[in-house]
Amino acid sequence: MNLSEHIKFSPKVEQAIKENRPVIALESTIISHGMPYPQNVETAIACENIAREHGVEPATIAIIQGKLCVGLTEKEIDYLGKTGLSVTKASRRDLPVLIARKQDGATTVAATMIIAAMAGIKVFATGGIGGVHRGAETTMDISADLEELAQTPVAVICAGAKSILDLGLTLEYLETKGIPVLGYKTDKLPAFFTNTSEFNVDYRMDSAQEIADTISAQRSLGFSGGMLIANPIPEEYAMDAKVIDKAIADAIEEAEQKGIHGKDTTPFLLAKIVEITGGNSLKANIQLVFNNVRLASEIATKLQF
Ligand code: PSU
Ligand code: MN
Repeated sequence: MNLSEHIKFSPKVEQAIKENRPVIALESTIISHGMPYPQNVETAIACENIAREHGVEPATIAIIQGKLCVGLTEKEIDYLGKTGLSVTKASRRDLPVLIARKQDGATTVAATMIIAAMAGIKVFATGGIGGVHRGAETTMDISADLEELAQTPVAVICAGAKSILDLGLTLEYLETKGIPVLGYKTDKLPAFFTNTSEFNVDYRMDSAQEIADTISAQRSLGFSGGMLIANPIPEEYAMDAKVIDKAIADAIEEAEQKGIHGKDTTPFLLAKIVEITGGNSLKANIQLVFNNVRLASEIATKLQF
């Protein structure tokens, strides 16, 4: 089989691409493994609506019966949300197996970038990316998302990285791999639930146009990698740093005690943090994703095709 036989566009995304209208990618592990049901499905649908309000076609990406789907139906989104952790969390290594077995997979940032690039989509909004985990010097737990940013030409808009990760080491890794880290209206790397951290981004940019110009420049150089755009959670939705830091520390301790590792680590920590904060972290998470979809839509609109 060749590549085009593996990809399935939704009619709306196909039409938008044909008409040269802006399209942004959205991931699906955030639906199945990143949030509880039904908020996961409500958030995914709301994200699509926000993009459309900006005149941008959303392409939520997942693998359904072995097809790399670019654009999902509401039924498919609902299925991924309801099935939750029982859907395969699909990163780069999982794609060949899921295709061969004609199975379903919810795509991580890495896998979503791969499929977006195949579809010609340059901008992708998510919540948080995977990175270098705390303690990676012994566990070697470094997300495949970072390696993907190094090799796949898609700009990812996120709210920085959660402190379940080692933010300093994550930035070092991104620097080594030549991935620009841009802060939207900020000099500091936001820490997902909070809008700042002790770490600096590479460049502060105050307009979507400047970010779009930077993406265009990267593409015109023919570089293979992507870009990370860190968009701080709006102040009114940001969490208290002490509260969230304690929740994260407790979640990490429990994960260690239970021997959680590999691809289960991030979903376990995310769910634990929601539980410990009594759902407050989920509210913040939803709002920061909306905020990222808004910025991604503005950037996609301003990109020169
Ligand atoms: N971080 C979040 N929410 C998420 C994820 C990360 O705040 O939903 C998901 C994304 O799909 C990301 C994946 O690509 O987890 C990273 O998993 P791992 O750390 O196992 O690479
Ligand atoms: Mn990992």
